[in-house]
Amino acid sequence: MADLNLQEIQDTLISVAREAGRMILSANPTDIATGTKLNSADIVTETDKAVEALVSTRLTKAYPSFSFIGEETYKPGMQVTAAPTFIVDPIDGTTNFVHGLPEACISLGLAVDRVPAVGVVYNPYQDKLYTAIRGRGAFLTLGAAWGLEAGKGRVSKLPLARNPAPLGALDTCLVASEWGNSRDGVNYEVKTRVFKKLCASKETGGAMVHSIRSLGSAALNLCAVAAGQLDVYWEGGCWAWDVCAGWAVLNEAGGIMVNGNPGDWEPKIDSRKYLAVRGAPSGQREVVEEFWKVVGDGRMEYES
Ligand code: LIP
Repeated sequence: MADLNLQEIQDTLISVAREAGRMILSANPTDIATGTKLNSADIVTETDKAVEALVSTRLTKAYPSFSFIGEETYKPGMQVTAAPTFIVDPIDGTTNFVHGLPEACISLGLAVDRVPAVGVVYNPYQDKLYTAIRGRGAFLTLGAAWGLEAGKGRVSKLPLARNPAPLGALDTCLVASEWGNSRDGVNYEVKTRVFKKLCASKETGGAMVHSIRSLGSAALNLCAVAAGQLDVYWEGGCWAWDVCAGWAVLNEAGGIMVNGNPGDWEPKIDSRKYLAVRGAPSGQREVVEEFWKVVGDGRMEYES
């Protein structure tokens, strides 16, 4: 990785993300062609495809030797190799986009040796730009939507808290997860069982978490964990393009990513089963082990 100019790559990704953000904002979800993939909850729009075409064109022109994996051009069997690979989701939060809920983003990641190295996550509705380069920190840039002078965004290092609090037990945590689009079979059973146990009272054997939130976007969930606004994010079934960029931001904000199934502290980027924990001076391992006990023996299984 030493011979890669990661700063230049990040600058390129930011430029592409902002251009794509303008495309997303200019689309009127009620006027665009919308289809489905796996089922009625797995939505894709012409804007998803148009944004990915823009991203692919810009990035393959700028970095022709890099590999590219995008949600809308992915073919089963495509593997993340050790080569520098752009792993991108043109609109992460498509369901929110279709419904006009302003919680969606473009997620542009670069993986090197199958590890997130650069992450750019941009929510154009809120003009929130999350960025990270491996070894150089993670940042949130707020733009004009926050009443800031155009072109003079406010940059904050992540996590936002100057001195993040230690992580306590799960009953002190705000947890993010998603229903995803697989709504039957063993994976749905595991998810609904875990959701119930996370929220149930201690007296009934539950973890009594503060609550569960679903932003509708893996990338935005990961960035909220990186910011320290969520403590934990757990999901099975999302893909490498959903998590690559947010994972880079999480790592650089002191967070950790382990497998959503118990026992694996170093999941592969295309594991499709993830558990993210915010940066903290202590308590990360304990929260992971407590969460894995909640998951128990039921295992989520997704083909990558
Ligand atoms: C979404 C993910 C989310 C998952 C949804 C969907 P999309 O990505 O970010 O974590 O629960 O099913 O896959 O489809 O909006 O790019």
